[in-house]
Amino acid sequence: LQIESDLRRGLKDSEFQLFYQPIVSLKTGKIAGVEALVRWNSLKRGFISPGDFIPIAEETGLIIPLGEWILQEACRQMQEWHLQFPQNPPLMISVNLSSRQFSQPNLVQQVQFILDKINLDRKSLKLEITESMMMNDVEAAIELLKRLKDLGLRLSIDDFGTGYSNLSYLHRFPVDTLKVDQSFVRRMNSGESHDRYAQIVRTVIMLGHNLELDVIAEGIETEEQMKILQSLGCEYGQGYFFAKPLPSEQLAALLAKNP
Ligand code: G
Ligand code: G
Ligand code: NA
Ligand code: MN
Repeated sequence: LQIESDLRRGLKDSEFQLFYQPIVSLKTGKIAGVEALVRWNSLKRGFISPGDFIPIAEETGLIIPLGEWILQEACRQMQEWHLQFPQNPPLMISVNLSSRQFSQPNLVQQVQFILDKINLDRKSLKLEITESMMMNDVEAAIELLKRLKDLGLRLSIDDFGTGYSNLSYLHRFPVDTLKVDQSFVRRMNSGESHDRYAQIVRTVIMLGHNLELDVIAEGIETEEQMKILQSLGCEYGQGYFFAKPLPSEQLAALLAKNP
């Protein structure tokens, strides 16, 4: 596959870059953390969306070295921001794991290796996994999550509500955060469905709180959506209403005036 060798070369030639999207406290308006989102600006192909190249990186296995680079770069950047922008609690960095990374036998060693190399406070790293990644073999997934947690980092369930997870397992997943999927948040103010979707989101927030998890609402695009989420007691929000994913310099400019 041509794109496979382009990806491989892109990795070697540093064509990948991390963007960062703020995660904002809905109580204080302060940036509490950021999610790292990878970008590929290929010399040969131009800008390619991760929605297009992540699946190919997964199929070809290149997601393993790419994922390692993403994790290391995200940790390095956050360690630098901790020195530049100290706050209490410290800024969190969230990094997506793909399903292939999750089922890779030496994931724990790989994460440990990076954490040993980069001197980032481990509590400040959060790995995002989706429900569907855990449903193949639930018992094995719970064991793996426990081993990751034992490294001292945190975990969140991404895109919550869109997978096929069995709710009875949720209390056994050693996770810290639920991320309410964008598809629910977006529909909260679309006329007719307003009330129904707000009720769904309210229920997910209550579920998270009953399990003592923090809840992040994704895909907030309007002030109205933000206000509904505030009234529902959601702690954190993420979305274009606050900021798009930004290059590190632009994100640093936001952090410099973080209230
Ligand atoms: O960033 P958007 O930024 O367009 O990302 C599109 C898709 O690519 C999303 O599903 C997102 O989870 C995925 N994605 C973006 N960055 C990363 C990454 O660093 N690692 C993995 N595994 N997926 C990512
Ligand atoms: O799959 P995951 O949830 O990790 O991916 C996040 C994706 O959502 C990224 O592609 C990111 O660019 C995108 N995103 C973040 N905020 C918004 C938003 O407010 N609206 C929309 N439509 N997409 C968003
Ligand atoms: Na994510
Ligand atoms: Mn998500």
